[in-house]
Amino acid sequence: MTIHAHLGSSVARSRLNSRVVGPFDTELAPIAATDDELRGYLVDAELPPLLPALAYATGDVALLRDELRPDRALVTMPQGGLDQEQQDKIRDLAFESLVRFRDDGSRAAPPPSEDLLLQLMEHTVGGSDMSPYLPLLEEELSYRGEDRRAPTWRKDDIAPDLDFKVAIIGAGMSGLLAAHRLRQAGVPFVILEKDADVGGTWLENSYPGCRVDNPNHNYSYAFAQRHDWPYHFSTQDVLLEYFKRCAETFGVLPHVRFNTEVVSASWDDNSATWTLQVRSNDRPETLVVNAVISAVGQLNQPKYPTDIDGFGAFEGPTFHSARWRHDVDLTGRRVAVIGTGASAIQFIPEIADDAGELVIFQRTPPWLAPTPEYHAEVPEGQRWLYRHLPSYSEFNRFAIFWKMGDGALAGVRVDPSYPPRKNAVSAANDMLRTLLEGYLQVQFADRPDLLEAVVPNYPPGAKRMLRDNGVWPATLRRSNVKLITIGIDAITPSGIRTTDGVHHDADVLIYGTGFHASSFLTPMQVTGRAGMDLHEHWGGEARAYLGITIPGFPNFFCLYGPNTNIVINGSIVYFSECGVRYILACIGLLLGEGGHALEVRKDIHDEFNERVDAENRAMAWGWSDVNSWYKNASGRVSQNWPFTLLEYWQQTRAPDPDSYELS
Ligand code: N01
Repeated sequence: MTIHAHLGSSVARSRLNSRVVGPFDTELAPIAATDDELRGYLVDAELPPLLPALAYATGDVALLRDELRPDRALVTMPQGGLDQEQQDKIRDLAFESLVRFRDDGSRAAPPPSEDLLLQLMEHTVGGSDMSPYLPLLEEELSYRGEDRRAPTWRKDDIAPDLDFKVAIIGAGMSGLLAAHRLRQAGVPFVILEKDADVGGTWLENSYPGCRVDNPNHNYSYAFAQRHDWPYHFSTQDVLLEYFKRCAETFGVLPHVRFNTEVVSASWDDNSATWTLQVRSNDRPETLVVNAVISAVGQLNQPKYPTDIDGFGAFEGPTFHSARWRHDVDLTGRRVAVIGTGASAIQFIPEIADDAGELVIFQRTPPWLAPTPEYHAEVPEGQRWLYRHLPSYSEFNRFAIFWKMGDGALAGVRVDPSYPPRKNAVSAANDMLRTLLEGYLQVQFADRPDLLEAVVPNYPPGAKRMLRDNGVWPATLRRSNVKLITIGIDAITPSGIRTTDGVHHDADVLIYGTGFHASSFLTPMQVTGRAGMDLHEHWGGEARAYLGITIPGFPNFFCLYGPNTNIVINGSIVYFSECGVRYILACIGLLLGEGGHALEVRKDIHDEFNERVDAENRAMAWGWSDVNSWYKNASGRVSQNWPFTLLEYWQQTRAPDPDSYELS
């Protein structure tokens, strides 16, 4: 059956070519491939989104066969858990459909009805009852080539005579996005960036092997998609280029003041302004603005293990993963590394070849998520599909969004009726643990000594799960690598002594010890109403409403603020897009009402935080007592968003004016 057959082909044609909305060329090309070439491309296809994309492109809903639907319970597995027979059938059907599509001139059908779109989405992830996701996904996927999160107002229209300027702190992924939106709304702004370039975390983390652990189709702005990502999980240099290109295309670079660090920000009630003390190229300066957007990130203050006895005593070169010393040649040297978190397990395999000896000090082993394609290039067939099959890229993005976000949440939620145990919080979580443990057993089948050291004794999801394609196990098995699980007693001038009295000599010491993630907005000093110091007010318990606004701190907005981090690998870019839209809407509300100061009500903020705390306690990362950067010193989960991604989107679409005091 062909849907939309009544609509003319000129509409369809314009849809095929209407997709150039971002800095990257995502224009679709007509299919000229031969039958053999098509079959070859389909070998590389990610299959769950394939038939829905074809049904979308051609209007042929008969492609959505029930027996070829992924099983919802298996959707996080490779190829959505589809078995070989299903995969072969999908490729055959897709081939026939692609041939027809090609022979028909690559003319895409008009956009489907909402009902059909829902059906396509549910088929992609084997889901049902997903109608609440429909508006989010229509927007997130920019189905009709639009940027649906752009502000719908301009300052010239709503407050032409008001002087209003915003300072954005940080030119990383979030700050650049905020600048782009303010520019679209015609609101004057300046970006204050402590570094000499844009990119934030992707500028500062240049350690060998640094790459994103969320697929790039998801880890990228919805409105600045690329069809030609070189890798599924891009390396740091690729991401830095991506954000630089975005900054150039957005036209925000002339508004960035580099080498300019904000030292303090103070609110003045009388003038309804923030006064910023900055250090610009080492010179102090004062700036006055009407609103501040903090886009400083959570993971940029390196945490050195100062609690270890003898910290600072080591006499050889020593540095943190986020401050990599590229001038230190590791060739043939004895290298000691403290930490086995996300950063360490990326750089250790890269330096193991060069180092003479490599001693790794592991306090807590990470769970490894088997990811065979982790270092692989995006295969040619998949790139071809992005380029030629309308909406394939978007359906694939949606599949990733689901399986690494809301679709995986149930597996890390505590089941109160489940008998308490140390390494699982529910039957589903236990099943996941068994799968992950099975992977380790295979990888270390002939090394029981290592197996014992690498199997975690906490539930999957209590700490960040790290990706592996076999490289980490292979590194640990090398003859020049030693994994030490005995606690560190002291750092000495010539190495590290463990609590069993053994001294491990080293020439170079590298800290893969993470960041001061709970110390939000440090080392800045922020002073709100009535001289209230933000860090004193928080007392180590950083909280904000939706991670964005704080009572007593009018016109001050945070991106990647408290409780906006995600554990099971949703994309933080998504959070920033939601947050920036909310902030722009707050500024629009303020300007539109002719107001000067907008402040969230304390009762709204407090009630929200109570819900967040309760829900975080019901998740593996809040329930488990394993140490992680998700918790602050008092044990409260100050980092993570415990609800669905959908809920963050719903709650940040626009501010409820009743939740705010406008003066
Ligand atoms: O830091 P971490 P990270 N003595 O805090 C150990 C993001 N990221 O830089 O687990 C001994 O995770 C500590 O031990 P333990 C990502 O969100 C993303 O690796 O606390 N050991 C742990 O092993 C990630 O989660 C990418 O017991 C000490 C390690 O050091 C976040 O950044 C890539 C110690 C610290 O691990 C942080 O990752 C890299 C001590 N005193 C990072 N102190 C992407 O791919 C700490 N440790 C996007």
